[in-house]
Amino acid sequence: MKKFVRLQNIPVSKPYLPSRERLDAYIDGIYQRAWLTNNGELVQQLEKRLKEYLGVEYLLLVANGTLAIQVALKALGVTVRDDLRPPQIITTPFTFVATASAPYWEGADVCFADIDEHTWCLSPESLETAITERTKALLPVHVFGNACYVEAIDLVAKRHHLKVIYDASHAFGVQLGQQSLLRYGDAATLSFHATKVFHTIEGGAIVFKNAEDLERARLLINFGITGPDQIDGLGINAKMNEFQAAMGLSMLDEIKPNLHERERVYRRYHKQLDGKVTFQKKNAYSSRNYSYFPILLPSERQTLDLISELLEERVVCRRYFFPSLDTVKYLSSKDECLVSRDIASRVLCLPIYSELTNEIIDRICEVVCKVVSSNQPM
Ligand code: T4K
Repeated sequence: MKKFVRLQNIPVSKPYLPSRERLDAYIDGIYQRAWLTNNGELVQQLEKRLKEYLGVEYLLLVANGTLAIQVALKALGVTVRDDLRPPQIITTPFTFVATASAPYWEGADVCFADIDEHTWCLSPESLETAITERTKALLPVHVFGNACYVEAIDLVAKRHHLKVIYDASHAFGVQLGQQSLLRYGDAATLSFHATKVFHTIEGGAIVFKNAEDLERARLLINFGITGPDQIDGLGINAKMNEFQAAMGLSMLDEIKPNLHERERVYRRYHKQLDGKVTFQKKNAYSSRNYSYFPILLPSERQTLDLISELLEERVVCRRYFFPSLDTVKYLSSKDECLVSRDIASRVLCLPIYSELTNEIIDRICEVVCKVVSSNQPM
């Protein structure tokens, strides 16, 4: 007989906390220098180490992943109005709300193109159909770390003279072929929120293709100030501080064991659920970073049943990403993205974090299998 496992509040994600000794050593330095923010030593160190680790040249640290999108859009000049008409930006409805709210906040008209039913990333065909004469930029998302079909998207962008900003919030460390996925597009943005594979409590970064764009963004994140007595243009405060950078440096010191454990969790789920539920189809040329473990159930009813069955075991799964953003009222979209609506209604992210034990994973899988086999799709 199987041992009964009583689970204790298992969240969908749990921040990785590096060793206190390591973190304290960085914080001691902050105390000694009494330099807390405004491009401090640790922010500079983290920028340098991340460029090496990720294999990119032009990386700028910022306060969070939402501001990363806003600043990238501004730096690339895509939020400028022509003839007082707002610029149009096309994105995916199957993402966290910040992907769409960030350009909306910047005054853009946000339009949605539909996703591919297997990869759950923007479909390049649907993207091209959505382009109008007002479109200025494309904002695809490497959702759950799965690489978009970047070559196809970049071709579409070239044909229509559009900028491409990838929301790569989930794609820390993902390689496409032999190089970083972050090298694609005019810019790629990252979120370093506490729940991410790599985090700085709150934080983010922008990886630019060109040095000039990075320098423009560097001014933008510090009020447009160019010297003690000089202000060159509009800016905002989007700087990362030294305590965030201390966390980031400690995280980077321990990234290998963290990823190793996440891979263990991923593989264990995969082995037990393969054939029982549908998985996101991975881009065959890209690596994984084990950031999320999404599954697709045959019906919304089964998804809701599974949520409540797991809650009885105190396992809190999340419907990332429900609702499909083309249904969110304030974004007042005229676009109907039926594939996204369908996937959003049936998707569920299972807990994934480095401390998750095999015993708990096995129990979660048992519950998933029970719900899937006992319910008929509706
Ligand atoms: N683009 C994309 C594609 C994104 O996914 C995100 C963020 C962004 C842009 C914007 O980046 P940021 O501006 O956030 O840097 C969470 C995160 O807050 C959010 O960063 C993330 N995406 C999104 C997918 O997930 P919520 O509303 O689900 O967070 P919350 O507070 O419910 O936390 C989720 C689970 O994590 C909880 O069940 C408990 C656990 N948790 C959370 C925190 C904060 C902890 O155990 N400890 C903690 O400190 O959005």
